[in-house]
Amino acid sequence: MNRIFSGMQPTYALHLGNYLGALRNWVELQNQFESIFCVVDLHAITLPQDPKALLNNTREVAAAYIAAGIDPERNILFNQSYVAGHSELSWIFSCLTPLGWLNRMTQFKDKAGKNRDQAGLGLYAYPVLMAADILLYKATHVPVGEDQKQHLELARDIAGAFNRNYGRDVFPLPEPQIMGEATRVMSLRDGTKKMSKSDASDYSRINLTDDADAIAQKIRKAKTDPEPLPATIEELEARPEADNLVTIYAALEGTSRLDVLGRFAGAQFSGFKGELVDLAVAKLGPITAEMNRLMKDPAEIDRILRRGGERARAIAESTMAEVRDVVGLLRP
Ligand code: AQP
Repeated sequence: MNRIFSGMQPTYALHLGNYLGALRNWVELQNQFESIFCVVDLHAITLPQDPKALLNNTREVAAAYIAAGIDPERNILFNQSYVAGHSELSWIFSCLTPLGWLNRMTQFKDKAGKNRDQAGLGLYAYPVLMAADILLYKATHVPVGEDQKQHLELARDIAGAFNRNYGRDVFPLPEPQIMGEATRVMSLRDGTKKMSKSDASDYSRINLTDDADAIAQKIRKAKTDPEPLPATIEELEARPEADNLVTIYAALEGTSRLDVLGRFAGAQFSGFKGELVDLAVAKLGPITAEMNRLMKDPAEIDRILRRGGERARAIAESTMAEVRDVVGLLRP
């Protein structure tokens, strides 16, 4: 049986990269797979955080999923900390994961920065928890943006290590699903850096909570070069900021970069940006409006998450019973 698991951290608001790189693909995939979508709140405490903001962001991310088109009845939508199995399985996997595997993770190096000795163990072990998230549900497919590819490979290695160590085929090796034109949306201020929730500049990203004016301002101020739009992909790829805006346009429209260049080659960026603003507002505006409507009733969002949490827990408990038997832990 094919099953999808994927999640987003409730740190700050979701942005266009989260939407185009992952969330929009989930909406499509929910029709093909049994799907579990998680708000990964335990991952959000790996860096300093504000408890009130975390709770609000958890609801906001759930609202974004639903507003983007995830059906919480047909799929399981819940927050990670509701199901204790994530932490339990993570510990069991930690005992089998060589430090050398974790030392290779580039996201830890980026996030820990120069002061690595002061970084928390949770930040270091983040990819092990992510492997547990996926494998607790024996998910076969994981739709993510390109930045998560390395973590997914580690999840496959951990699944293989567990199966080999205990001589039992307990876990599938999950496949990353990196889909669409915009697998890596870049910062609007620097075309060589990923668009990211934690970037200090709000002008680097379009948030799903931004209104039409904010979207327009951010796109108009987006860094570009003085040349008009090129005609070929080769020329485009030599200009990271231009490539990023064309990629965003193509992904929002559901076409390809070549299609976009076919229409805009030779045009100045000022004109192109105006068209991009109209497109972005038309595509994102309804999602933002629906998120705002849902956020007016936080108790209803909590009810949806709890219902999803109960369904997730039932699957997780069956996996954990099997894991306990295989590892030799007395069942509760
Ligand atoms: N820039 C991006 N382009 C395409 N996909 C992206 N994703 C994130 N940024 C981009 C995808 O969104 C999903 C959820 O990501 P996450 O919330 O788990 O955290 P992240 O990847 O660490 O996202 P951020 O925005 O960069 O957060 P911070 O700044 O807190 O680290 C994943 O599928 C991811 O691939």
